[in-house]
Amino acid sequence: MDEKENVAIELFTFGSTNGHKVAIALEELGLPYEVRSVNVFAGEGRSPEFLAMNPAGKIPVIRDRDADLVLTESDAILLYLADKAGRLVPPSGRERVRAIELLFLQASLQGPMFGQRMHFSVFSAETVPYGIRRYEEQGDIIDKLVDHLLSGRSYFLGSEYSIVDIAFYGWYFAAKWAGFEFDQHANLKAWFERIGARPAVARGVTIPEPLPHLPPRKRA
Ligand SMILES: N[C@@H](CCC(=O)N[C@@H](CS)C(=O)NCC(=O)O)C(=O)O
Repeated sequence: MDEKENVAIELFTFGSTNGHKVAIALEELGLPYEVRSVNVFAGEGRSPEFLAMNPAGKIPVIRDRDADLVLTESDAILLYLADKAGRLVPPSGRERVRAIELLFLQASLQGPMFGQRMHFSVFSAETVPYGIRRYEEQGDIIDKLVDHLLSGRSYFLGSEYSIVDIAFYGWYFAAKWAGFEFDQHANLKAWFERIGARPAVARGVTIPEPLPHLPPRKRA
C-alpha cells in the first residue's frame, strides 16, 4: 500500500480469521489505516522485524504511530480501536464488563477450539479420527452456547452491535467457509446473517484478501 502522510495506524495482517476481525473493526470505525500484508503461512511472521513486534510470530498486529504503540492479540486490538474511536464498545459500567467477559470467552474458547477443529478437519495432512471427533464435538458445544447467548437478542450485548460481534464473527465466517454447518441454531443463524449483511463486514473479510480456497473436510 502507498505510504500516506497522517495515517497513524498500520495493520500487519493476512487473509485469515484473526486478521479479518481487525480489518472489519477498522472498516466499521472509519479509522484511517494502512495494510501491511505479512504471509505468516509462508514464514514471513518469523522475520526479525516482525518478531520484534510480535514474538509469537502471528498476525494481526497494529502499530499506532500517534500513540507510539504496537499491539498484538486480535481482541485486545478490537478493544483498543473501539476505545480510540469511542464506538462499538460500552465506555463504562456493567455493559463494558460484560463486553470484556465475552471477548475473553471468544479468545479463550471459540478461537482455540474452532482453530483446532479447522486444523484436524481441514488442514492436517494426516487423518486423526480422535482429533476430528474431539474438536467437532467442541465446536457443536460452542454453537449451542452461542445460540443460547444470542437468545432474545440481536447482538451479543443486546440491541447494540459491538466488537464482541466482530470477534465471534471472524471464526464463524471461517467455519462456514470450511463447510461446518450451524444453520440448525436459529439465533446463531439469524445473527450470522445480520452481521454478514453489514457492508463493513463484507469488506473486512476481503482485506488484504479473502480466506484461501480450502480442501474438503475430513471425516472421522
Ligand atoms: N490469539 C491470537 C491468534 C493469532 C493467530 O493465530 N493468527 C494466525 C492467523 S489467523 C497466525 O498468525 N498463524 C500463523 C502462525 O501461527 O504461524 C489472536 O487472536 O490474535
